[in-house]
Amino acid sequence: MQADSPSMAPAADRTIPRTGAQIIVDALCAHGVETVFGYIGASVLPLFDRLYDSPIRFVIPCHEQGGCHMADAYARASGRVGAIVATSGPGACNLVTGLATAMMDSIPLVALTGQVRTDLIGDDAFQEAPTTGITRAVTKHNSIVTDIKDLARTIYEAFHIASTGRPGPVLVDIPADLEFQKHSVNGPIRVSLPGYKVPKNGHARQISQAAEAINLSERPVLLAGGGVITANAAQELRDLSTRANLPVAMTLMGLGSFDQRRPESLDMPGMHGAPHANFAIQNSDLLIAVGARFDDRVTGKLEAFAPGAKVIHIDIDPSNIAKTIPVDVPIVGDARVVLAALAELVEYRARAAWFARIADWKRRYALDYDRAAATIKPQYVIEELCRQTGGEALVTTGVGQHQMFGAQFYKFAHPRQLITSGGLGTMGFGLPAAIGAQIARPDAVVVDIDGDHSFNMTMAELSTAVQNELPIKVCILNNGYMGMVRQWQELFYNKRYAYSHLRNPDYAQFAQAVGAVGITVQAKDQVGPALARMLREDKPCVVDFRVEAEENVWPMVPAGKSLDEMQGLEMLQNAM
Ligand SMILES: Cc1ncc(C[n+]2csc(CCOP(=O)(O)OP(=O)(O)O)c2C)c(N)n1
Ligand SMILES: [Mg+2]
Repeated sequence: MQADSPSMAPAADRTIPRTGAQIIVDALCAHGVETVFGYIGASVLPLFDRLYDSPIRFVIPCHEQGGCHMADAYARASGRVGAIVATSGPGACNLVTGLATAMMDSIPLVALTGQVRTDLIGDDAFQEAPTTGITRAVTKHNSIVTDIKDLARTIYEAFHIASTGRPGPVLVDIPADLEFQKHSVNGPIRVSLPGYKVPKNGHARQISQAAEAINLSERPVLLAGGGVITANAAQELRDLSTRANLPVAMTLMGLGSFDQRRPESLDMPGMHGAPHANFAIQNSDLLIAVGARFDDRVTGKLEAFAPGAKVIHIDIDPSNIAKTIPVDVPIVGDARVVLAALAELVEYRARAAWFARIADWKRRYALDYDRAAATIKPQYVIEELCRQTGGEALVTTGVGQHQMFGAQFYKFAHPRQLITSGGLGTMGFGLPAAIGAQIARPDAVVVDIDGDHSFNMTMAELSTAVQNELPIKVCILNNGYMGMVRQWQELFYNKRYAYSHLRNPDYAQFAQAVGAVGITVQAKDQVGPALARMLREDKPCVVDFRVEAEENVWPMVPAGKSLDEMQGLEMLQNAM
């Protein structure tokens, strides 16, 4: 296969010998890279020296993990490839969590790591780590370049592989001596990867089978995953839903692909999903999953998942199809192309009885909480944030209860509006993700809905936000606990809160110490004013909300139970 390759540099320049470091910078520029995240060290000094002279904006995190999450969120917010550079040994090792996070959520990243000189590799040289070995399983592809002649092409391939098909992180390991060597690149740089095929259209017969099943269905559910957002297919999703009259559920990664304010929205299903989404899936006769991979947090007990449903699965990655649940109509292709083709073939059906049942579930089990409580309920903070931002903020999260409260109570309308670690569930993602997202979208109101302990993991990056003058907002739902762990301990370990409680720093003082704005909120009536002030600030701003310590996320499908075995439903009914 031959891919269109961006031209590397003005033709006249290509024949002039250039150093490896310059070749790397040229390759980044040729791919339109405007921002690179990363951290310096001996093995990448020549590269940094060239980057210093380039038009590329360079953002230095406090820790390479943070930098990798920044590049990842930059990619999620912009739809472009994120770029991260790290030095050999400890720098490269610090990328692992960031790469795994991006891998699990199919995010296009190119990571360039320095390596010790080629003559030292294998000698346990200073700052040598077997980077390709360490990162093999957490990258879509990785390689080490050992010949300067291969350098430019390898980076071009990395961009191609990262951004096509099911996207993912690609790492290129570059020994320091190659950065000094000189080489002239003659002729265009072509990406030719014969074994790498990118499906696109989907099989016409399978598409017509799927349309037929949709037309016959009485109780369909369209389930949109992160792949819809990656494929920029939100418009096509909506068209299909409108034309065939289909209700739409969204996985955590799919939130934003369909406007939750529309009546056809079923919101998020799964372990902490909306009861109406779970009941709809369990009672459906047809499930049309698009760019969703049937994660166990979505399906619950597999054998009891959507028992009466025929399943259509649209995915660009054939290895996702029938991986966990049997599929009746598989369609391997680009979500945007396949959804558009399907929309041409479907017919409108009213399905009044089905929509009436859905409306009844929505009424009976609306997500709710104790609104009369004197304490600050985390759900209240999110609802108020959603109200004050008009539902238009770009939200990032850590991992835990606050992430689920955010997914449940903020109503998302646009793709790329929620940036969260869905697959790996990486605590510490929220703050660096907010930084990367704000750089990608300078005009957006970027809010990190964080947990106290998630924030603790990468809080040093607040000074990166200050350094780069980014007006990110951080709402810490500070319950003093690793709340999600505490919830499991409460429910399944007889309230033995083993090691899930720690004494936290004073976050407002910390924020002020690094040059950000810090606010502490201890009373319910201060939630609104504090959020209003946070939204007015043009400096990074951290608000420490001292929320109810032992609030739980309801409903909950306990691990191993089926989607309709939700705990906490009676609480939702009582709240009415
Ligand atoms: C890096 C990492 N380590 C451990 C976990 C396991 N874990 C999941 S949620 C959670 C607690 C999160 O606490 P906090 O950030 O305060 O959020 P809360 O649940 O209280 O809202 C833990 C420890 C994880 N997801 N990520
Ligand atoms: Mg907490």
